[in-house]
Amino acid sequence: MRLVTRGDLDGVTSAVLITSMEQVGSIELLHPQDITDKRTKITTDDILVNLPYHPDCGMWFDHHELTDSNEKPPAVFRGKHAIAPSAARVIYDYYAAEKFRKYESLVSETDRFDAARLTKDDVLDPAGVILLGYTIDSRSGIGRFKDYFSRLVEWLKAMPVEEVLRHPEVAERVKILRENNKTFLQALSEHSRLEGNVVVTDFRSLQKPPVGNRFLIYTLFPSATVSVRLQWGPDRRFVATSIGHNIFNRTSKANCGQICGEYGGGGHRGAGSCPVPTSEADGSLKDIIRKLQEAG
Ligand SMILES: [Mn+2]
Repeated sequence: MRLVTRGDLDGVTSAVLITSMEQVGSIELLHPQDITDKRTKITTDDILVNLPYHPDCGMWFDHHELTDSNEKPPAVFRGKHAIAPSAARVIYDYYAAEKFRKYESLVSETDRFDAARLTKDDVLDPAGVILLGYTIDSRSGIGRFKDYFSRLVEWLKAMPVEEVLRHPEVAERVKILRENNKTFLQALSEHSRLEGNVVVTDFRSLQKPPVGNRFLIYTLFPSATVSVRLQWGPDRRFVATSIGHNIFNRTSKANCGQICGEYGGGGHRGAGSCPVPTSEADGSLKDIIRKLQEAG
């Protein structure tokens, strides 16, 4: 069968588990929007993981809330859907296999990473599975994903995570991550301001916005409950706006995904993003910040 999943740590750990239980011939990495837009052909030969339900798939595992923009699964299907910290956890529970024992900590760390249940150390000085997770995070801006993804799956099945981290390809990514985060932290402190409970980072004055750990902002502004980051989209046609809850101070009542949905974007309660058209940016950004302030 073909395993179809997202190119992130949850996808990797899910693939480690699934390939231990099913005959998987190939892996395909997709974005959830590819399923929503029916851009990719899915067949009964496909095991869909960590992605919205597709009626043509052979098996389906997911841990996200069902949304109106995607097809609802029938009452009976092969696989499992549950609200859980990670898709890997849903798979772990579904098979309840004895041979999953050795992946117990891989799965529980994947839970923490995917649900952003992280400590300050996990952000400032990550180690183990959490560190590995950042090396396969598309937001880290490292790229070259597909082959790296498949290699991680093989390595995690063959050796402990500490040994995986020592592999030259992984170590190189870790080095880039650390350099990026240093530059990113500096840029964050130069381009962020606090507006009540909202920390606003405006990278629009930068030619090329820096990439780095999206949680670093909360180590700089611990009193903020929500963050907003602004940077130019392609050709400055829109302002790419991302908002998220402070993972160390989860008191905001704002539904980030819903707010972003009002501006043509989406997400979930804790984080979302939207492309605000440049001509409307001033008004829309003010509205977004006001909504976030009202939500505390
Ligand atoms: Mn996930």
